[in-house]
Amino acid sequence: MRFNLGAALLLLGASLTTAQTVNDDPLDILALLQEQVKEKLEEDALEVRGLGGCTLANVAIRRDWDHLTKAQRRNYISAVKCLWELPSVDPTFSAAQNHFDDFVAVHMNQTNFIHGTANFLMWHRYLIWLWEQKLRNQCGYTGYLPYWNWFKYQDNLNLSPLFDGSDTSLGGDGHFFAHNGSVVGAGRIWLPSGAGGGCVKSGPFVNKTINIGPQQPAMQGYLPVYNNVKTLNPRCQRRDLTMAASTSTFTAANLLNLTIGPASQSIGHFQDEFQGPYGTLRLHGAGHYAMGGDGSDVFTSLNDPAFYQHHAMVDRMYWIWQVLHPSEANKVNGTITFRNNPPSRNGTIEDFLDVGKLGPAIKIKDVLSTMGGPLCYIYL
Ligand SMILES: *[C@@H]1O[C@H](CO)[C@@H](O)[C@H](O)[C@H]1NC(C)=O
Ligand SMILES: *[C@@H]1O[C@H](CO)[C@@H](O)[C@H](O)[C@H]1NC(C)=O
Ligand SMILES: *[C@@H]1O[C@H](CO)[C@@H](O)[C@H](O)[C@H]1NC(C)=O
Ligand SMILES: *[C@@H]1O[C@H](CO)[C@@H](O)[C@H](O)[C@H]1NC(C)=O
Ligand SMILES: *[C@@H]1O[C@H](CO)[C@@H](O)[C@H](O)[C@H]1NC(C)=O
Ligand SMILES: *[C@@H]1O[C@H](CO)[C@@H](O)[C@H](O)[C@H]1NC(C)=O
Ligand SMILES: [Cu+2]
Repeated sequence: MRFNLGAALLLLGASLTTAQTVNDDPLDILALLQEQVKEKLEEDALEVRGLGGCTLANVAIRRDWDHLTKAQRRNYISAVKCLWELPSVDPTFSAAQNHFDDFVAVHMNQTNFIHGTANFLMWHRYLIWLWEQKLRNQCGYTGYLPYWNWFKYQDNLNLSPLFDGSDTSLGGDGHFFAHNGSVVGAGRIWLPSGAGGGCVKSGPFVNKTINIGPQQPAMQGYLPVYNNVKTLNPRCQRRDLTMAASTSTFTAANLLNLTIGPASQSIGHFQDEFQGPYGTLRLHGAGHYAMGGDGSDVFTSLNDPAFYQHHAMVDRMYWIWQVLHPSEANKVNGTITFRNNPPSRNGTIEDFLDVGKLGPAIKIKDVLSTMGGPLCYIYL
């Protein structure tokens, strides 16, 4: 089975149905894609050398959370806790009480200009890289940003080392909170409730306070507060691990479509399919809605610390796609407003990625390669 699928994958652009009939375990497919990417990177080793001398010999490697040792997970967790202790760097966002909140605030303020836009993938790539750098440079983290492999444990996220509620997870499910599921996909899709919805019950962040939002949570019964980065709303972080989101969407068909199927043919198709055509649920959204609670809020999902592992996986998919589709890898597609509403100009690779006071505004073209410009990392 693996052999046949491997052959199918070699024919990049092979029809989706051909590949699908060979094997429908998305974890196997992902492993084969990763293998292909590794081979390509080795073949292209000379060309991928970045400005800063980034090579396959010195590149940082971002790993699956599950593959970190417990000591490495504790190191990551204590660094995240450290961000909560650092002061906010931007008084404009007066609701931000600490540096953890600064990330939430910057994202909230930019939401309509970084989703459904030309810069979606690059803006989030840059933001999570800055997060990784802060953890390393200011909070004693010695590893690199771990990602959440969506395709594992999707039937029961409670068993996942990321969400099992242990002291080496990013917290478990929320306390039970009676609610009527979540409404997603522009109001067209209803996801039934999980077993949580209230404050996260266990794990290292139980007593941490979040301060900003919610602004537009998908979870019903979780009422938004005023949409303003100046509105202080101290509270616990909420979660509702929602398997209806993960199992419906983290499928072989969606993975194949994005990486080698019809949706992989251009950056436009890729990013639009990734975020979901209007009224649909696709991989990017499914991670958010599988977290539920605060993680389900397009404006303030960064209140769930697992946001960064979710977006590392988004970035990993983008990276896999870029390596496999070099002729499209350096392009952007789309405008500078959310689904072009209100209508705006087309984005370009010369556009700046504005992250407020979290870091310098740099150009899209500087983050198109994870081994060029300031970036130097790959995924394993
Ligand atoms: C739950 O929400 C869905 C979607 O908004 C709605 O169709 C349904 O009637 C609601 N059910 C209850 C019991 O309120
Ligand atoms: C949360 O705070 C309570 C009360 O101070 C304490 O008993 C508990 O151990 C704390 N939990 C964590 C995970 O820090
Ligand atoms: C695959 O992606 C294409 C292009 O974005 C889209 O039209 C099609 O509906 C997708 N197929 C599936 C099975 O989701
Ligand atoms: C974006 O991609 C779509 C196809 O997905 C294409 O029709 C459109 O012309 C592209 N726009 C730009 C600005 O490249
Ligand atoms: C954006 O690009 C599309 C596709 O190339 C083009 O049709 C459209 O005119 C462009 N929009 C603007 C405002 O330049
Ligand atoms: C908030 O976003 C707007 C629009 O992108 C931007 O002009 C402004 O500088 C941002 N505010 C801060 C404090 O970053
Ligand atoms: Cu976002």
